[in-house]
Amino acid sequence: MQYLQNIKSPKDIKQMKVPELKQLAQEIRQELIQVVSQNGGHLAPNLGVVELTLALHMVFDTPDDKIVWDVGHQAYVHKLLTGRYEQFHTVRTHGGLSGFPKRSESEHDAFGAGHSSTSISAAVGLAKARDLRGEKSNVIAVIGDGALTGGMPYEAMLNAGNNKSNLIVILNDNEMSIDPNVGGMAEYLSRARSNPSYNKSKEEVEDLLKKIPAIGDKMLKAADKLKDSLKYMLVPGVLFEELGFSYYGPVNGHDLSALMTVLENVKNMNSPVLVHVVTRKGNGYGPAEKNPDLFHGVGAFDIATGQVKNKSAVPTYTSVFGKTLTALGKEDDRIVGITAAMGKGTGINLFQEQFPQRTIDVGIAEEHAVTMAAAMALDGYKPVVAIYSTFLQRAYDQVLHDVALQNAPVVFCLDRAGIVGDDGPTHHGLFDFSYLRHIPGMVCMAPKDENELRHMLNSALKYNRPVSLRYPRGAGLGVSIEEPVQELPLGKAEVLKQGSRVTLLAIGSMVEVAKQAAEKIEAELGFAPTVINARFVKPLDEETILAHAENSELLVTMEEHMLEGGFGSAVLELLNQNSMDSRRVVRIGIGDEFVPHGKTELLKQLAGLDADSVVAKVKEKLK
Ligand SMILES: Cc1ncc(C[n+]2csc(CCOP(=O)(O)OP(=O)(O)O)c2C)c(N)n1
Repeated sequence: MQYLQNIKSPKDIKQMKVPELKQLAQEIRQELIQVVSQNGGHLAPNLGVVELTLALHMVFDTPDDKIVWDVGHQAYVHKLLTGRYEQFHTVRTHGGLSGFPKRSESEHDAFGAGHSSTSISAAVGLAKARDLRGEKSNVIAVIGDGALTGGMPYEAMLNAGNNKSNLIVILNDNEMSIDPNVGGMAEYLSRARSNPSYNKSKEEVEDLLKKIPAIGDKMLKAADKLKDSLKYMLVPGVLFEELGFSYYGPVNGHDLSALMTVLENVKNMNSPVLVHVVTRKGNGYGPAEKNPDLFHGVGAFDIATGQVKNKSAVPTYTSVFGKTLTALGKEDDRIVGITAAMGKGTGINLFQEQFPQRTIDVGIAEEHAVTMAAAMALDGYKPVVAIYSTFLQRAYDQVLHDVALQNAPVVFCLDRAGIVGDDGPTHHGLFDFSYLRHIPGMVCMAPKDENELRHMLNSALKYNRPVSLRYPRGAGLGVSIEEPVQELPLGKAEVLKQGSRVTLLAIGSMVEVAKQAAEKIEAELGFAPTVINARFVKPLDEETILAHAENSELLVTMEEHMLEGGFGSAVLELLNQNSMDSRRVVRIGIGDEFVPHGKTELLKQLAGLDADSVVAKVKEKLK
């Protein structure tokens, strides 16, 4: 490394010439590949923005100018250029750098992210604050074509268009979301990219059109119409122009000189502009160029071959979900699979292979996915909406107002529920019981293992009401799969082991921990506690829970979820409604703070969700 290690702040690149910057770009790619091959992370998105990030830091001066990264998974290069090279090897490890922009990490991180499509809104906010203070600086949002399938960017553009102050949107168009991008905007951008006249600005085209001679009044009107339609054909980004943004591009996102020229042109402009930059996801590393979806967010891999390491032989919850849905789809052609840009991530892709007509990828548009599902359900279909727990957060009102209020039988499959590990607080799925269980009519359940997930999915489709079903990230427990798939009685818990003195009442992933804790308690304390798989947070199995509360010295609720508003809270409410003493209840779950990033096992241990911590808690309380 000749240059990278000496860059302590963006100032250190300002004097560099293009050939040196090109060398630096190579070093950055080397570092990205090296570190992500060890730690895992978002490799392909970052390889695609090396030149773009260099050009941004050449032309703009952070932290006075603000760069807002959408999703933020592509901010590694920005981290390397803003004084974090020496810590970069710690990215995504516990106590190390975050995989996303974080205000507490650097003054150059203007706004945190992790969820998609927020950057233009945040940039508008920063620009408004700047204007109110009467300051001058540049605010730049960098947003991908995938993120532009969400609704928020349009809300923000409609709000900001035609403003008379500086706002720069960089559209990083690589034709990919995680999977190939979908929808009308993707098609529109593709036309803009392929337009041969792309260097003409709207003004140039209008000048050109003015030269078309007009003959007579009627002809004049016709000519005006013709001009309008010609304008649409000649200006690639006219849609953005109509929203009040000046459009520049498309620009080759790997041509440093071209990028710097266009950024210099738009710098300090006192009106909203959009620069359309065309990049290649994975650029500069063969395996990532070939498989940009695999290398979007990848685990540790072998650099020479691009082979991912440590793949578990046990099937993931995701794949069991996808296979089960496909099998159920064969029996019932009313079943529809819906994903918000996470076909592979959720396993909906397996259903899609069999039933392309009955699969809908809406793009990163969770709100739309949910309302659309509500309507399909009310019109006789059985929509299964597979969305990560963390991403359903933004569709809360749609779940309440469009699904539940109309009692639409939509099944929500919440993958990545619980602690997800290295992606950290933006991605942990720790809130779904709280944001769903207070909604009237909603069923909330969680399986103890991948076999029970199948039964729950089958049951959910039969309950004929809104149902949410949550399961963890990664491999299942490796249990055997029972055939045929069963229907579980609604709101019935499963008593796994009848014991004495203490009842471990667990939901989802914590059932396995309860079993381990029970063995340890028996070995260490000489009595066998009762172990119950709650299955349902709503409706609760009131009878079973009240009976065990009555007969136990301690009732320990266990959930991989926030304590506030979660499963244990539901149990406390139940006891209270029945005038029972709640002092015997011990709740195990996550306390009132955001869980950081790190290895899942470690984070669980730190949060007291492992068997040893449970045993310690029981011992302490029994005293
Ligand atoms: C609300 C929300 N839904 C889903 C995701 C998962 N996700 C992360 S990045 C991504 C694709 C983003 O594509 P794009 O904006 O084009 O960026 P690229 O990775 O192609 O650079 C998706 C779907 C998310 N982060 N937030």
